[in-house]
Amino acid sequence: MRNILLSASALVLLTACAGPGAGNVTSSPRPVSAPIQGPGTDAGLQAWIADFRPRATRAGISPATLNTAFAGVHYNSEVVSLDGRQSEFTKTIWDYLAGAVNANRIEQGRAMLARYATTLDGIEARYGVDKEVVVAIWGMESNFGGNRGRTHLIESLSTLAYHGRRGEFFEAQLIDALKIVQAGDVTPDNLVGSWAGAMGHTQFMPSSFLEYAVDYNGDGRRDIWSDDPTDALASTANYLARSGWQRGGQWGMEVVLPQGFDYTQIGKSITKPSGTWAAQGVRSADGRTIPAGEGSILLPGGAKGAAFLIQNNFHAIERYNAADSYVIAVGHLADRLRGLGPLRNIPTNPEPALSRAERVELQERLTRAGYDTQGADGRIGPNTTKAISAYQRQAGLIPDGFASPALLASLR
Ligand SMILES: [Ca+2]
Repeated sequence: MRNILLSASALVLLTACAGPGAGNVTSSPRPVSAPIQGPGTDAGLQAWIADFRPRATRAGISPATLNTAFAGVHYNSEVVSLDGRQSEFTKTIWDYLAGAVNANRIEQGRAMLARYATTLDGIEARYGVDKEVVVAIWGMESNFGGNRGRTHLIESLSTLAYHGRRGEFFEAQLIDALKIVQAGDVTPDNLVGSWAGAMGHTQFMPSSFLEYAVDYNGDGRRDIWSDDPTDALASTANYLARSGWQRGGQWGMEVVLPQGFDYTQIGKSITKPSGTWAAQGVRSADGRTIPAGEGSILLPGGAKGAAFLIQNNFHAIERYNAADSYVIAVGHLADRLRGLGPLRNIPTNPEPALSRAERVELQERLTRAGYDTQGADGRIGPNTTKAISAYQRQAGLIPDGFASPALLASLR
C-alpha cells in the first residue's frame, strides 16, 4: 500500500475499480483479520504503550523521544470507530471523476501553478515530473492544502495499533512516526494528519515520508505539514520519480475504439506499442497523435463510457494510489490544468454503481455459474473482471469485464 493514504481522495476510492493506495491507506472494504475484543479503554492504551516501549527502543527510538511523544496521549475512540466502519461506495466512476475534476478545482489548480511557478519549475527540473501532475495530486489529496487533517497522529496511531483492526500495520506506522519526531522534522504536537495517519499537503503515510520526503527549501527539516507546500510538492515529485516516472512520458489519454474492436484486448496485462493500437483503429478522443510508447486499453466504466489508453507514467501514479479511478482523475486533472479539454465519452445516463451487497452477489452468482471469481469479497479485482468477461463472451454480451446492474440482472 502506498502509502496508505487515508485522504479525502482515498475516502472516495471506488471499490469497484480500486485496490489499496500506495502509501495510502484506503478505506475500501477488506477482510477483517482479528476482531476487536471488547471496548478499548485509556488504561488499556497506557498498558499497551508500556508494553510497546521496548519494541520501539529496539527500533531505535530513544527514551526521551518516547517520553515527549506519549505525553498527554489518550485513547481515541473516534479513530477506532472510523477504522471499524465498513465503507460503502455507490458512486460510478463518472460521478467520481465529475467530483474530483470539477471547475473549481481546475481554477484553483491553475492559480496554484501561477502562485508557485518558480518553485514548481524548479521541482519539475530536478525530479523530471510534470508540475501539473504534482499540482493535480495536491488538489486530489488535500484540496491544495485546505484539508490536511488535524488528528494528533501519535495518539491516533497508538490507539489503532492497540485496538484497531490492523494493529500490526499501525504499529509499524507509529514507529515510523516516532522516527520522524526523533529526526526533528516536526514536534509531536505538530505531527497531525488524517485519522489513519496520512500527513500534510499530499497525504504521506509515515512510512512514505521516511522513504520519499525531502527538504527542498533547505531549512534543515522535511516539512510537509506547514502552510508552505514547497517540501510536500517536492516530496511528491520525488515519490513519483522513485516510482518509475519517466521524464517526458505520458500517463495516457482518452481514446475512441473502432467498430468491432476485439474486447479481449482490454486490460493492463495486454501492452502494445502505440503504432499497433493505431493500426487497429484506436484514435485519441481529441484528435491528438498518440505519443510513441507501450500502452494498454482500459474501460473503467464499461463499453458505454470513455476508453483510455494508459502509458508508462500511469503506473508511477498508481504507486501513489492503486485505484484506476484515482490515477485517471490525477492524469485528467493535470491535462485540464495544461488547458486540454474535458473527457468526451461520458455516458449521459450511466447505470448506477453496484452496492457492496450486489457486488458480493455478482461474485457468488458468477462462481456458481462456473466463472470463478476467487472469492466473494465485494471488491471487483482482476479475477472478477476476468470472470465477468468470460461470462459475457459465453452469453453473447460485449465482453468489457464491467460489473453493472444489467450484468447482475442477466445472472439472476
Ligand atoms: Ca524544509
